Amino acid sequence: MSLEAIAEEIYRHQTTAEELEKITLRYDGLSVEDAYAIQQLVIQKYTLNGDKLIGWKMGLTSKAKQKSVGVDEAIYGHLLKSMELLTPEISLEGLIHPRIEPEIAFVFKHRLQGDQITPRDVWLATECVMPAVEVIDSRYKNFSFTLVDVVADNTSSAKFYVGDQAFSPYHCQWSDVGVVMKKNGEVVQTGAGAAVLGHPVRSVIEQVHMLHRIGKCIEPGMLVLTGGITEAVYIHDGDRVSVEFEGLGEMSLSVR
Ligand code: 0L1
Ligand code: MG
Repeated sequence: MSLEAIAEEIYRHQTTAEELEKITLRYDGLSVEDAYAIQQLVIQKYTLNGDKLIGWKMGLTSKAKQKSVGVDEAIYGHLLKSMELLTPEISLEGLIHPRIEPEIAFVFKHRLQGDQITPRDVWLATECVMPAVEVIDSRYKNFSFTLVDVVADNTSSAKFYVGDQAFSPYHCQWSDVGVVMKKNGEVVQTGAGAAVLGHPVRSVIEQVHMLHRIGKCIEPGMLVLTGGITEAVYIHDGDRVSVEFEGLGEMSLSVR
């Protein structure tokens, strides 16, 4: 089976919201590099159909998340224009078994590229930092996968929403920002920015270094989701999710 044929299959399941059997159960010998090549081929299908790459996302950036899915390294995916929610409402249409997680997003004003990036480089290239949430939705049955499966599936990316208020990169110590996520009024997750590789700036650095290996970079105007601050929580029709980012305000989303 060619990588192109696997990409075609994943694209079909992403766009029809039908569950998929893990590709690693059906195709032998796929490497992580193959998985990123499949991810790239899937994304090309979206962009050929008029979608646009608007940024990148890091996934599995916390030990807790790595442990919960049995994968022990951070991964990255593509963010497309069609994934961005313009209002704080999550429609379940087109999703299989979505989960939500709080994130810190960086928005860039300068290109960031290379394999020797420092925090200083990131701050100089950053326009603003914004609270965000990501809705992930693995296309695999039971939200179960290996590293190769999840990378090929664009790291479970589905939707994301970025808050109204942008903050200066120097507004606060981003690793200290506490987060409380509630579902239908009950606290379901708590965490702090430090869960993301010790500091979200580290996630941006890792993102740039990983992109450098494939000759890509963060372009001006792009957004990076740095990774879940807490475990992701399943959402269902009628749920109301609120996320309080300490000192930055609250985001409230409805599911329908
Ligand atoms: O954004 C993420 O951290 C998700 C990465 C993929 C693993 C998952 O689906 O939980
Ligand atoms: Mg995420």
